[in-house]
Amino acid sequence: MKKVFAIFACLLLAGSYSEAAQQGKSAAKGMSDEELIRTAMSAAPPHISRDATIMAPGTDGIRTLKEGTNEFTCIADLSGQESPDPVCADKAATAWFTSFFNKEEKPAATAPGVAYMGLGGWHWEKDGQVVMDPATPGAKRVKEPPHWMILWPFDEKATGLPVMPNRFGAYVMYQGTPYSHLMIHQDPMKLPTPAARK
Ligand SMILES: [Cu+2]
Repeated sequence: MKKVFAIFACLLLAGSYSEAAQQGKSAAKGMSDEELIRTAMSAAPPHISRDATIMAPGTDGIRTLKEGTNEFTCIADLSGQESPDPVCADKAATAWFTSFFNKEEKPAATAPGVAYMGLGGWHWEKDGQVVMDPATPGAKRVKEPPHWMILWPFDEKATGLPVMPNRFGAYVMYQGTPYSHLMIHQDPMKLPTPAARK
């Protein structure tokens, strides 16, 4: 049963990026490499994004635009919408997103990852639930505010956390799937630099 569910989740994921991009509304699709790099870097404050590896999704997985020198990778766009939703991810989170873009049935990450989305992002809802596939009939698009994430399969029952955005400011997204993770509605641009931390 677990296996069947994992395959189902995988099929859902397969629809996500390529479909949005094929509909022609992807802002990232028409961007030059330079614009993609600038967009990717806007997901996190400069002390994180400045020396990060830069990647961009295509219809066929994900490609590298610039090699970085720190632990972070910034990806220019996640959802393929008219305004891009870039992310800056640490090592474990990059493994998670790589699995996501390569449509693997579950993330390859072996430790919790941290990722920043300073421009916010998008999700899709149907019948009071966040759904993974934007092409789900009847699903409606909802804007996410600037946030950061802990990418690890958190569970509603085990943690007591909600599974929908709410006033508390945190929730488990994609509850019940291998891609479940913790969403935290705090603006990454307010992150203090290491020098300012006391
Ligand atoms: Cu999320």
